[in-house]
Amino acid sequence: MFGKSKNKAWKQLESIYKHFAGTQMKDMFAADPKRAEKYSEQLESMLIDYSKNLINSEVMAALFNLARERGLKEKIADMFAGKKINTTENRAVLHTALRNRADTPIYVDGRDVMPQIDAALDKIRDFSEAVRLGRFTGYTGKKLTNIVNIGIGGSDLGPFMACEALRHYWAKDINCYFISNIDGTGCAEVLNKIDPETTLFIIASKTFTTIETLTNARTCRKWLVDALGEHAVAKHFIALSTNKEEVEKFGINSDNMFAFWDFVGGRYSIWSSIGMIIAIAIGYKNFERMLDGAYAMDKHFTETEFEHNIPVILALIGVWYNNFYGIHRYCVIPYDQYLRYFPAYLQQMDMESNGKSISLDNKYVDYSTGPVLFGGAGTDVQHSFFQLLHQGTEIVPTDLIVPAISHNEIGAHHQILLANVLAQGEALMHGKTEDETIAELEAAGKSSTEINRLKKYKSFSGNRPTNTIVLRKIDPYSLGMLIAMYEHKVFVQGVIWNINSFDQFGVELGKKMALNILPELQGMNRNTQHDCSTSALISYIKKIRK
Ligand code: G6Q
Repeated sequence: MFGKSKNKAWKQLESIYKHFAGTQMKDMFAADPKRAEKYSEQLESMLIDYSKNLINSEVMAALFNLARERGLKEKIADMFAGKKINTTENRAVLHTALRNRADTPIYVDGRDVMPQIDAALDKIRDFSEAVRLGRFTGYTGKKLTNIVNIGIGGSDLGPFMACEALRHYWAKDINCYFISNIDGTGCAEVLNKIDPETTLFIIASKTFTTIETLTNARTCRKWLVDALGEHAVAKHFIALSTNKEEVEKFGINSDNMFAFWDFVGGRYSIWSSIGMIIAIAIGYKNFERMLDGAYAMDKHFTETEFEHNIPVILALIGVWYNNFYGIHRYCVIPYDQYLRYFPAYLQQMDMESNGKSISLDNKYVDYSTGPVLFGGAGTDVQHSFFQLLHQGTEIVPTDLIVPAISHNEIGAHHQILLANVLAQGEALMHGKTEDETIAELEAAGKSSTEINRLKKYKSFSGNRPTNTIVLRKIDPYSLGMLIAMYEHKVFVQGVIWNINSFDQFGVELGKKMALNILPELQGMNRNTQHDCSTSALISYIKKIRK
């Protein structure tokens, strides 16, 4: 039984918060020149500087105690060992097995799952190479150079984000496209750009029942059949799924089906055959490097004591803000154009995993769980929502992610970008006092009336937390590490909050209700009861569409 009131470390943190709350980061920096060293961790070439947080050794020690009290070590071991920790769906959670680069067995229901994972990886390798080398061609013998992933949610966001992040590694003659939304615009815009003879459609759907994906897949199938005939389907469609029966019903034979398993959650499936488009775009060897990077993070996570364990530290600091400071927001800013979709990917990973209110003991929680996550690419977002981060009434803990070396070192671009990310962390932490503002305005020759009028507007409270994550370069290996770091961070927070991070029943209700409304929009008179707002909206839209 877990409730905040029952937990010793939780109480200890509440009492620390009472005397710690007003502490200023810049005072802690001034008092300890070694603060950055003390609160940084490095894993290979990845550096995590978490010193610009509202923490000290007392806070961190209590947070580590909380993790111990919550049995985190055992819970980590349970996940990696294939225990059915997804209790509401009675499933193991083994995305880590997909990148298990050690030759060790992992058992689910007494059966080693590694042979089937290895066989699936071999199949991805063979197929992706055959496409890249032009050995697997389209129906008319032409090389398949337009690769279209049709999927949504976990079957889209991961491959989409990773393909964009690793665009530098794409084969020169290959183009990747993504269709996810049920909005026909997604399909139309992609189909307008491509040639059926050179297009491979990948239908990515774990369940193969998702209405968006199947509707998009049928539209693309019709487009292809209209151009090349029914026989062409086998050469232009493959499926990534756990549902063989539905895949076959769609008309794709099992040779063109790439399996994965129910122990891989959608938002954690990038490492499985859902990563097919990544392997085709960047080559299987590079795809394997991504798995290697994730595995390096897995080893770090499972083998490192909490005090130096990157995902554990990041997770606990998040808990500190969420549950003790009462800050329920969190921002991720990659300073890299290739990583611009990373926040959207993380948003699903974090909010779908930890956006829960029922504990593992089947009770409403009496504390906050997952925060609202948003973000975008720096420096772009500095010119949009950063105003609120600097001077708004909301404190938003922020992760700043940046590669030390860019794939496109043109002139001073990357140095300017680096200067910006560092300046943002410093400015958010340090702020600018009214005295500093006055001195600046005086130096600029402003009158005392003008200075009095402007000094408050131009001052910054500072004391706003950031983590700075420096990678050497955005490559498959470092991307694998980065994704796995956040996966484990989310997992640790789920453990602290005593929730199941691996189901997602919250997405069901709206989907079901859409199925009720659809026939009404299509003109069938069904007597479904709605609230008066929904009924009026249905009538209005029907009237306009007439
Ligand atoms: C992720 C979710 C969800 C899922 C999509 C697509 O963890 O389960 O985003 O990935 O709903 O589902 P299918 O892959 O089954 O089409």
